Amino acid sequence: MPIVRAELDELELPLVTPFATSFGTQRRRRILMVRLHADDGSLGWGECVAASEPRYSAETVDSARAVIDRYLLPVIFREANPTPLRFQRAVAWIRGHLMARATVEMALWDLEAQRRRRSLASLLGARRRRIPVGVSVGIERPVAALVRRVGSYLEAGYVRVKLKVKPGWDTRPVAAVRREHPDVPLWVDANQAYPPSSARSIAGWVRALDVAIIEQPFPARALTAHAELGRQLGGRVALDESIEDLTGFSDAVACRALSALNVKPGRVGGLVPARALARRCLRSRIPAWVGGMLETGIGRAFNVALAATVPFSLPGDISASNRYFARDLVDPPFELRSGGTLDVPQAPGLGVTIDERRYRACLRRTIVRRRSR
Ligand code: OSB
Ligand code: MG
Repeated sequence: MPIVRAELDELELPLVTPFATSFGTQRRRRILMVRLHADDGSLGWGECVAASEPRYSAETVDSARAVIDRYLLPVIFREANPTPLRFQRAVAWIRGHLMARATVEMALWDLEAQRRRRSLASLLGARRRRIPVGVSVGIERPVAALVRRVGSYLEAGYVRVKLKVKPGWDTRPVAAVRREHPDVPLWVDANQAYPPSSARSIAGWVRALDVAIIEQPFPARALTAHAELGRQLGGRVALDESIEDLTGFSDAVACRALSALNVKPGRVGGLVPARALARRCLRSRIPAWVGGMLETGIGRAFNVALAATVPFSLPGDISASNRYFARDLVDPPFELRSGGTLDVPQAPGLGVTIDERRYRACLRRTIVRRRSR
């Protein structure tokens, strides 16, 4: 099934509450969406996780759009029968731009699942029909407001909490949440904010406050620092930004820099590499979970399908639609079920229905490209 037309849409959605991390605050999401039209009339969706500014990583909405337009779409248009695997092979020469690559790859997964009349989850080999999920909680002052926010999420049913931390925002807020919720599985994520020299002090409060996982405390390349912290804590150190491919994963395992992995399809270039990493985690007995990047229901559907596959043993950073948006792009939205779970869509393809009116209301600009024949 050749792809005959592609749209690069840019959307804007306000977040229900600002999301602050060590690298900045997001109040709204600017989102690049790719829509691939096959010649049989079917349509595949891909959501890019790059943000407006290069804070989490180097990629942005604008860099991803340029790379997709200039390098990735031509590959797609050239193929008589593009599949996720063929696409990955055809773009293997491109350095970096993994979020851009993942966007197009995922749209091809959507098409592939539709063509086979199977849900994406089942195509990926999923076994679960619902997945346990946690919630990632941004920096929010004062501490009392953060504690209330966490309380409302726990009341809603999330099974674990991940607090964003940074130097100057760690012991006080984490201790306050721990005091209020003595038994909740508590993780923290620093998004690279600490200098490697702070391993000892971090180990102190992580132990004292019974923090189960500390994610990416040090800069992405600082594998040795993560290994040192892991040694002091007897594990508990998870990586996110540090790991972009299998080679990086192997090196990190070899130097004992990680004891758990946040797997984000966007960060690693798509579902093919994400699944490969997850399988390696399973073989290396490294617990893994599916991360998130404040996706809409469209990007979320890919994360949910991936999280339903066997290698993932930890609850994902995949919350219900209403944790992010007053109105999602999909209808029905993702809702939190009992036991802190989300249902895995079972319909063919992505398994979600796009709310066309809502989509149009959020749409800011479109670029259309056609296959030349
Ligand atoms: O580091 O995991 C992260 C959101 C944006 C950028 C980076 C991260 C996050 C999250 C949110 O933690 C997870 C979610 O989508 O709920
Ligand atoms: Mg993270």
